[in-house]
Amino acid sequence: MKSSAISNRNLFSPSEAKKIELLDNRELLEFISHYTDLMEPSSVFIVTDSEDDYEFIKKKSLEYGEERPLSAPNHTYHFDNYYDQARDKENTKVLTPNGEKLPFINTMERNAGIRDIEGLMKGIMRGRTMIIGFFSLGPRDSKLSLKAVQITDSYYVMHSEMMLYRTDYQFFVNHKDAEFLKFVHSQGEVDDRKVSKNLKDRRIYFDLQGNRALSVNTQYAGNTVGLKKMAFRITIGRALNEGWLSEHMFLMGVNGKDGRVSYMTGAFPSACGKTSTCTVPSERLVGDDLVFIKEYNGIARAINVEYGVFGIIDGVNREDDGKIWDVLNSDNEIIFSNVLVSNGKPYWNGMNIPIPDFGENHSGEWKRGKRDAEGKEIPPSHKNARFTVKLSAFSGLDVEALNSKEGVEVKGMIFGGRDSDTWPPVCESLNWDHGVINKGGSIESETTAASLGKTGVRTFNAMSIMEFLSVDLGKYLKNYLEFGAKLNKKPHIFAVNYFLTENGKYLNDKVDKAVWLKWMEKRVHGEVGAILTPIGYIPRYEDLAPLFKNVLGKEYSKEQYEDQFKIRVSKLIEKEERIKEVYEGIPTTPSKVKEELNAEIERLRALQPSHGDEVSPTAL
Ligand code: SPV
Ligand code: MN
Repeated sequence: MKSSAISNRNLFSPSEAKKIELLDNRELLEFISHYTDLMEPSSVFIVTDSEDDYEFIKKKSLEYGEERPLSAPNHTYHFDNYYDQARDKENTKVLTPNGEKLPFINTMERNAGIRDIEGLMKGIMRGRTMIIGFFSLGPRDSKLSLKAVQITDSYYVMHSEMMLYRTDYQFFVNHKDAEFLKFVHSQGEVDDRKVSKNLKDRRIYFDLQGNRALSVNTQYAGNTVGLKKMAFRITIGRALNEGWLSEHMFLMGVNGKDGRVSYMTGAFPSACGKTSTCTVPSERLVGDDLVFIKEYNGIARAINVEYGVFGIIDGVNREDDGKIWDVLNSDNEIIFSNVLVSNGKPYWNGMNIPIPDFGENHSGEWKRGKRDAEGKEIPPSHKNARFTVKLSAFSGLDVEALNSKEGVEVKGMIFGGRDSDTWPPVCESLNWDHGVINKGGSIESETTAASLGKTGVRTFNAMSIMEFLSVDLGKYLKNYLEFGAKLNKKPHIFAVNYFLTENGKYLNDKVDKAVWLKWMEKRVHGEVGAILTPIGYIPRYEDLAPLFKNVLGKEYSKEQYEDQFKIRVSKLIEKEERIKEVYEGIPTTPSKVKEELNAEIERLRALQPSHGDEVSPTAL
């Protein structure tokens, strides 16, 4: 099919027609024709890999007011509608053929879903430009990567996407039969602040069968930037079918002895320390959110799918997150979203410098004490306010790993939740299956007072993937277990918990994670021993004390160690009973899951009569 076959040729100016001429990929041209016919834009802009196109997208985003400049060079800010500040769970649906139901997942019958969302998309781009971008999920020439095409009418969305991912128009020019994921987005009508207006018609639908995700009447990047959490739902499905792992994980290199670097992935629910772990100053950042892990010759190899960071800005300050702080105060290109802007400067909660009493934020003109329609006081910035930046802005970036075609060997996998009274700060699983089930598959995250009003409500969040899951959880776990069985060198699996408390106070400082990373790195290479407990291996005091000294220059007392690493027997049993109950409700759960959970509960119970309810690590 030649590009002359594309309908609506008149939408393409001569320069854009030239760009489309080079792409005679039937599936691609049909895809573009379908959505130009449906959404009726007044023109089309094709984003190639050129610097000019990049500058054009940036310029247009400012011209239309989707982004506005801050005083610092290269810094802009963007607002989403006050009620469009995060992923919209209610209106996010996985479209399934014949309306098949999946545990935990909001599903809808595929044809009905497509009719619904395409009905809302009819004519939605009238008077606007449709922007079409071509991307690579992962390094351009890596066999682990996938290709994708994004259609949107938001310059902010395309700009964000170009900061967060690698463009790859040239691949589509070179490969007429390129297979690709499809993303279609329209922000719908906007108000005079340029935020999406028709939130009641907000939809985020996933069509796994068609390798396609569609969203409309929203701007928040998690709902709109296709290659981020839209692609993720689709690649989770592909990974399951093809026997690899598509995960909600960071990728980092931990520096070890004699220049050794050990790569680790980490899965944490949102706001549980994921980005701040992979940006620990002493280590090497590769990526902070999404990885593909595939098996080659018995080894698990990972790539970071992304090229930038869309990070939570809330609570970022010089003391706790130095590396991120430096990025935010650099001249690198940054989009600040849903922060407070006052006198051309961005401000956010928890930045540990005084925040002005006036400005503009996600609610419009703001002054301290302002309340929203529900009577709730509006803080300076939204809890989910974000920064968007290219990875190249970070010091200590592992560029080689980021661009590696083969990916890097995964030595360790880290799972973390938000747990006030169960998991110790760090613990190594007994083996792969135990790690997949009792660590990754057992993550819980507690709600905090700030977000829901009710504290301590534990949300089950296996692999921190639950909000993105698009397949049956039982089958997903089965794939994980089978993936491990293929490996000759299995990554060590660890669980961490930064949120242990006693009498309402955290038992650890935020920076302590730097020590746990070093300990895990040593474990991977068998350089430190450990104490075997019913839940796995925990560190010995004599190994941690020198690490605290060397890494953080801190004294680490025996009392701190005891408080942090004591085995909280009945709390752990309660947790595992909760997890067991969840899996018992899923018919496809592999039998191994129940076995591993029961075995651990038994090990814990066996300890109680002789050791009591709180067991000191030194008693084991
Ligand atoms: C997360 O919340 O896990 C994010 C941001 O990475 S979002 O794009 O909303 O998923
Ligand atoms: Mn994420």
